[in-house]
Amino acid sequence: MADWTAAEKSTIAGVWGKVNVNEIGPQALGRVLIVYPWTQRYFGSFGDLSNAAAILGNGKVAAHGKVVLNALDKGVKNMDNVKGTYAALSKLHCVSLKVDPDNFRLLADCLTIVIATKFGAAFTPEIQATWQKFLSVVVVALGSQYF
Ligand code: HNI
Repeated sequence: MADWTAAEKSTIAGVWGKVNVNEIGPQALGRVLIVYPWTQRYFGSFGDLSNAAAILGNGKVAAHGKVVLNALDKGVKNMDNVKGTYAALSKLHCVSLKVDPDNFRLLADCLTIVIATKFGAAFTPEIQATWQKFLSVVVVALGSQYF
């Protein structure tokens, strides 16, 4: 699906090694729900999502953000088989959860923004390029069982 150089693998491992899943996960999912409010429709059982403060203070959003980032950890650890790693999760989002796959890209972009904000100047354009290549592969993999 994608060929990775040793340098790219090391860059991804480096970024991921500095990501605190418990902090970044809730922020990334929260940001998706605030910036793209139509995504709230999938989380009808999560309670109060009526404004930004409610979303960022919502325990279910925080918990689910951690679940999503822990799933991303599997991709980081299986960079040579990202598609296979996410095949079952893709099917779940398509068949059971009925999540529009366009939303995966939105989550990836929000995650990059949260990471960039957190890392500051250390998140150089070169690192961003490799990181976004990785997330693009994850997004394609999560959409792969929709057809
Ligand atoms: Ni997603 C459940 C991983 C993006 C809506 N999601 C999961 C689960 C994982 C997961 C893991 C738990 C599965 C299980 O119960 O077996 N989701 C991921 C990953 C991404 C992603 C890795 C992207 C990187 N999910 C999204 C997006 C949306 C989304 C963008 C909607 C906008 N996911 C859901 C919903 C559930 C879910 C809804 C069920 C939540 C619940 O607990 O009811």
